[in-house]
Amino acid sequence: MRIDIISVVPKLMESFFAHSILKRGQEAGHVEVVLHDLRDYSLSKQRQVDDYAFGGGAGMVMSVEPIARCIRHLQSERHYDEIIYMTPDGETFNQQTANQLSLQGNLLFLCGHYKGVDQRVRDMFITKEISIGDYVLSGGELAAAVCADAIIRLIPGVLNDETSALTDSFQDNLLAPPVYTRPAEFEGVGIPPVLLSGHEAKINEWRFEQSIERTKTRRPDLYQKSGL
Ligand code: 6GU
Repeated sequence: MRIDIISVVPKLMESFFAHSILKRGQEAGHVEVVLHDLRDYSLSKQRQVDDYAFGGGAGMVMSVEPIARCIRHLQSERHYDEIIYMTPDGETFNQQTANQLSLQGNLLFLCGHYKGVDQRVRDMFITKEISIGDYVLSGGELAAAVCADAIIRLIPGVLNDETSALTDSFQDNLLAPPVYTRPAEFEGVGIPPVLLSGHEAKINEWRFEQSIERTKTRRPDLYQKSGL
């Protein structure tokens, strides 16, 4: 998979994609993430990419020309399965969306800033609009990084067996069970004895029960969806 991200502050995301699982996923050739500075596609000497809103009002609007030039330049090099605009008025991102997008070939993310992009960008180029929740960020960069992270770790081969995505919270609308590691006793506090039993079926049963209990109490909405 290839993920391109267009932003006015690409540096914000640079170190994020250069670390941990995202770094390994790229080094192993499973995914390539490329950041693009929208200002490189500005036609003005001052590299301007925004302008006043028609009709007045506070806040700048991201102009259609630099974005169109940038997207068309990228499209001339490869096909994109989705062109995604990160915006608080998009559809809320969840694990299901992450699963779907992880099966795609190439994704292009456009990060909104200021008062957002000229509506013609959305009408002419965007195939999907995503929000990461009901709060407003100062830009779409963190949101794009969140989505890319959730997507990349689902690409086959990116995670090894130990970090398998199959047992994640949300994968089946259930929260993950409690986990423990050594020591088996810390300051007099032990761990559930079943985890030391070596009895795999019993352990799986315990984990499943714990998942159900956690989901019931913490996320009754998810529990409903799980159909259990
Ligand atoms: Cl995608 N962008 C911004 N600016 N704020 C957000 C968001 C996106 N999702 C939630 N809040």
